[in-house]
Amino acid sequence: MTPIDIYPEETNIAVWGPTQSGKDWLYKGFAKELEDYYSPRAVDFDFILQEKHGTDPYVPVIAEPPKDIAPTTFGEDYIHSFIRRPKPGVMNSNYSASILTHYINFHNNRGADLVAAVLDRDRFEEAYFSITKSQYLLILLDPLFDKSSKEKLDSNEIIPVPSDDDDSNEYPDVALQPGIGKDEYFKILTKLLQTLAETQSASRYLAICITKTDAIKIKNNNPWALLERVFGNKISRLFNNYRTVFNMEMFATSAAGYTKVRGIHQPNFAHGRLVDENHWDPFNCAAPFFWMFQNREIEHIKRTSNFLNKEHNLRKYIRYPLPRQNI
Ligand SMILES: Nc1nc2c(ncn2[C@@H]2O[C@H](COP(=O)(O)OP(=O)(O)OP(=O)(O)O)[C@@H](O)[C@H]2O)c(=O)[nH]1
Ligand SMILES: [Mg+2]
Repeated sequence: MTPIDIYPEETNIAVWGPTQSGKDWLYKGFAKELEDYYSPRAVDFDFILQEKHGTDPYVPVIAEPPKDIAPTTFGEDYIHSFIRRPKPGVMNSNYSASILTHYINFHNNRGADLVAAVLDRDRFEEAYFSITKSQYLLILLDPLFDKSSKEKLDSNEIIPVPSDDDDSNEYPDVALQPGIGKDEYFKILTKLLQTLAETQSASRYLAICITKTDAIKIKNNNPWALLERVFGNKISRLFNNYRTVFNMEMFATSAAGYTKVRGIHQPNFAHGRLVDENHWDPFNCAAPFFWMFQNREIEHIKRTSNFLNKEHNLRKYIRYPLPRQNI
């Protein structure tokens, strides 16, 4: 059966996050979680992510474990399609409103450019446009800001070393720094949210993702409460103030995920890499994408229904899975 092509136009999804905040890992985690967690467990649907190169047809994304991923050096677009399709044999009329293909243009960029673009839009125009022109934006917050650079080096994490031929001395310090502090986050996020509000054309969707949650001791099933605990109430209030301006949701994610050691869940991450690649189970990396797709689909139903059938169509709509709860 062919999914309904109701969105021939691309969904522009951009990601914003400081240097080394986990942008590449999160996107890889999204593909893996669809393939290994959601598709086998979901009773009704398969979730399929496909990629396209040039004029070739779409092919399924192979969810490779993140290994030796170099810091991103330039802006890149991933042309993908995402399909939610009923599993064979479970078709009935209720599913038709919920079968969809989304064509995605996912804009990834170097953290340094994304931070610098907030401070100086003219010099970092490309990154500026990718974040302001995308109706859907993931904003990544790295909770490991209090880890000293020494600890990071000891744990073998890859620190981006500017090469001789780049123009890194034009970047403000905060842009190149992995693990920026709370105060710097507050300043940058204030500017980012202001900029997004000023350049808003259609309603914007912001998925705020606290990344690397495997590495923090605090556990909380409410990501808004987690934000306040980890980033403090200034940042939490800042986001709360914008809840009436944007469609906004908070997610606690871990691209590394957890693995069981002698029956106990442990972070599947040490010394800059996955501990057990064979049991790589990213946690809630799909959730922000599900939230975006669901909102887009509900908006579509509202737009295309009339006064008489709107309620009925919305009732028939089958929602995406909710975020997973803490380990
Ligand atoms: N503990 C833990 N560490 C993570 C996780 N995701 C990423 N990391 C670490 O963070 C590093 C940076 O991740 P990337 O995804 O490359 O970060 P980025 O935001 O794309 O960085 P730039 O391209 O430099 O802007 C990785 O090399 C890992 O060491 C996670 O879920 N848990
Ligand atoms: Mg990157």
